[in-house]
Amino acid sequence: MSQQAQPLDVERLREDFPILQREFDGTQLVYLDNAATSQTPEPVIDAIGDYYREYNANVHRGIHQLSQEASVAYEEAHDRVAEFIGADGREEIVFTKNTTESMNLVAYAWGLNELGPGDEVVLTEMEHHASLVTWQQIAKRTGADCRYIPITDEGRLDMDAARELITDDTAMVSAVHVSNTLGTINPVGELADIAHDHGAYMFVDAAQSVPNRPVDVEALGADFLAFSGHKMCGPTGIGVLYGKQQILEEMEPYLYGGEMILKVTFEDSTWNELPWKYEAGTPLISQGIALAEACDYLDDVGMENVERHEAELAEYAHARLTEHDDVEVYGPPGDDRGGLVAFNLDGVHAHDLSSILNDSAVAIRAGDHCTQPLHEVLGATASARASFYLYNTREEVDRLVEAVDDARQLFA
Ligand code: 7TS
Repeated sequence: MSQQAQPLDVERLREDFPILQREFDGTQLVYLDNAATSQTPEPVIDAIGDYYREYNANVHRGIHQLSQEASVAYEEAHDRVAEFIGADGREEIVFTKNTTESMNLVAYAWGLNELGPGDEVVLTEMEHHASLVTWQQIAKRTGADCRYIPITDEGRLDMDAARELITDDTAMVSAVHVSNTLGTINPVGELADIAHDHGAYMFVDAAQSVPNRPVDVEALGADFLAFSGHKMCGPTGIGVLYGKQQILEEMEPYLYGGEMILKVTFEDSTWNELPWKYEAGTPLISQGIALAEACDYLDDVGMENVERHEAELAEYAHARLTEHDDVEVYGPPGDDRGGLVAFNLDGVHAHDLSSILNDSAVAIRAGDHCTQPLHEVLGATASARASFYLYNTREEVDRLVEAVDDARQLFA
């Protein structure tokens, strides 16, 4: 964690998020479901409104003024996102619908063409379904195999096993950076080094890291990296695929149609330059522009500060929840995790717990968090999960803990 991290002025920041003022039956909302989706600050909401009020037009096709304004803003949004994650430029930033689509893009455009019998895709036991199901199904179609790096009892990756599993047969290593269930921060840079030693590509699922900590694609050694706008103060309907320029140049397109072509005849077509080669049809214009605004917002707050704030809340929540030994918290110790805590209360199903918390206006997620195989490893069918963001407070963690106490008493 960076030495320069500053405490956040959370009360000030909360004013930017109108939804946080909502009350249910006179009780103020405590929103702790940020790993599912984050709330949206006024400047991002305004960016969407301004676009539709002032310069809504299709991009890259009109000579008229509105289309030119929209095109410039849309293109510059790619530059802004590139800067946010330390990419070389807009050529390496493809706008997609979400993390899931970014993964499918690579799995279809690269995997279907490049994988075959004898090839292996190495994943981790803590992958989100977005990556696990995608690679599993592409492997089935190509005759490749998926291998899974196991987790230790503490919920970390077993790196000795990783070094054995990644071999010259490995074509792709795809790992989640921060687990959305365990909160584990995985050594993806180390995995990338091992992958590269064996001539494999490294795909980083950064859905839970780019919103919550400084991420630099070059420092991580990622060949591909994916994340979603809606988890980082941006709108829904926008995701990002980062890809190294040379690899994106070599890969086949994923979707065909308008926008992504250079020249078309009845016989054949050639492809537009990067990143437009991967953005077929009318793209995510307002969403992309608003995502760039979200990057500005987060950089103003400071990603080191966001990281530290979340880590403190997670440590506090971990400590308070485990004051009672009928609570099992999954994942590594409280001071070494991303900003979320998944847990179970003895004898209470996570869905019931979540419903009781909802009665106190505390919003958490309950279920398998799209990590069913991981829950099987954990020996649980479901868990409750509180996930924090820059606008959450220790008092809100206290509200969570009080509501868990209510559930404990109700089911005692
Ligand atoms: N990867 C990880 C690690 C995630 O946490 C999620 C979403 C995704 C991929 C998929 O992102 P999407 O934007 O394409 O849906 N995770 C969660 C979650 O934990 N609760 O709701 C969504």
